[in-house]
Amino acid sequence: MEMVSYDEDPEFSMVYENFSEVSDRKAAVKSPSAEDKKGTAAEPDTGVKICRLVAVGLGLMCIIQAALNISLRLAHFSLNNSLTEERDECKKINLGIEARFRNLTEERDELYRTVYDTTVIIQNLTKERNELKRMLNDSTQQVWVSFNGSFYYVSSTKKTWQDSRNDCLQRGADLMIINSQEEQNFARRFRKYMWVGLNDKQTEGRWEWVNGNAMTTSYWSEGEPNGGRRENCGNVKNFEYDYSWNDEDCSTSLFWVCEKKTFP
Ligand code: 2F8
Ligand code: CA
Repeated sequence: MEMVSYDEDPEFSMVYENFSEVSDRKAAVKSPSAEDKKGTAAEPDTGVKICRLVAVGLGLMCIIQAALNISLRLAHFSLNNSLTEERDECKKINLGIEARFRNLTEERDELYRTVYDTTVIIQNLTKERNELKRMLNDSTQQVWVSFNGSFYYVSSTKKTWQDSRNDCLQRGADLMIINSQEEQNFARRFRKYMWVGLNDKQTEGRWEWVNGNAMTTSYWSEGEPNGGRRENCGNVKNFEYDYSWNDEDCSTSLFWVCEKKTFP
């Protein structure tokens, strides 16, 4: 470059100087001198920069890790609290269920007792009803038949000789006393194996009627009486025959026939 001196004009001189500085800097960039090279070694080089970047990155990662840890711990704490609350709520519900279960068990046991009591009551009432039915049946079937100045009633159930007699007495009558062939034939017409008012309970072999009279005329079946001390009560057994009487154990349950005098 041609060097022109403008020393006479200070304005131009300044331009020149400035231009000269620019030119010098360009020259310094284009070809660094040895001193320049020394100055560059004091600046951080690329490796250092990378190291710094890595350090900053690691720092950031540590911060992120710490933040994650804290948030995880907070989440864990919150979840733990929530689970504890749920557990306590479940415990309360369970206590309620247990109490309800106890109540239901007691109610069930009480119902069992009631059912048992009711069953017993029903059984007793059923027995009473059957007894009443039987009594009603007896009373409606109380047909008294008139014959030769007496009324006769034949039972539809069976009793021992003594219970049979008691039944007749309750009806204002007594077991039948057979005094004649006609009355014997009349008794046979009931066609029932039944107690009559005859016994030898007091003295073996001495047969008497329930009115205390000794038996004078008898209608024993063939071979009877044969029971000795075991058979002390008399009945009409073989009603198909004229001679139909039998002696038998007084505790045997048989039908019976009551007699009530029309005009006692
Ligand atoms: O009728 C004959 C005979 O029949 C039974 O004995 C097998 C009677 N005894 C009883 O029923 C318990 C007898 O009294 C009776 O003589
Ligand atoms: Ca006999």
